[in-house]
Amino acid sequence: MARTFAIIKPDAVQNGHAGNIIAHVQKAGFRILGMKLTQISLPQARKFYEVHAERGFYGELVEFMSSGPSVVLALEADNAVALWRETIGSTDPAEAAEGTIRKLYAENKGRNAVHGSDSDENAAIEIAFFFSGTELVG
Ligand code: IDP
Ligand code: MG
Repeated sequence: MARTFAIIKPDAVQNGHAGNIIAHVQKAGFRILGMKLTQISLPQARKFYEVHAERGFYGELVEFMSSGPSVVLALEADNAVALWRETIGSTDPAEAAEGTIRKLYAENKGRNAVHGSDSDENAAIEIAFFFSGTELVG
């Protein structure tokens, strides 16, 4: 079993899509190991998206990610990283496949409803960034 890390981003929480997105998580076959509602701070968002610091959209991205509550999730499944990326679809909802979460719920490439880790290594780092060991079920 592998793990991935997901965020239901502020646009999706604000638009009332959190419940539907959690239903997609479960329908895709993930076991939820940890889940909480949290407003990501600006420093946390800057750190979390550090890899994109030189990109033109970085300022907009970290402002957006700290603009309202998010739901953060630690998920478990076989091939969790790839399965979740497949479930959410392409970064830009205009390019996302039918039935994917971003196709259904994203507003645009920036306000795109959900996050998904891009590797097992980053999944572990991202889960540890938001959850202490005791906040995850066994
Ligand atoms: P990902 O979330 O699909 O892994 P990344 O390229 O890692 O996509 O980008 C991280 C996040 O930065 C995206 O989910 C999106 O919110 C934002 N982002 C990426 N590219 C753009 C862009 O061209 N304009 C605005 N925001 C962007
Ligand atoms: Mg990414």
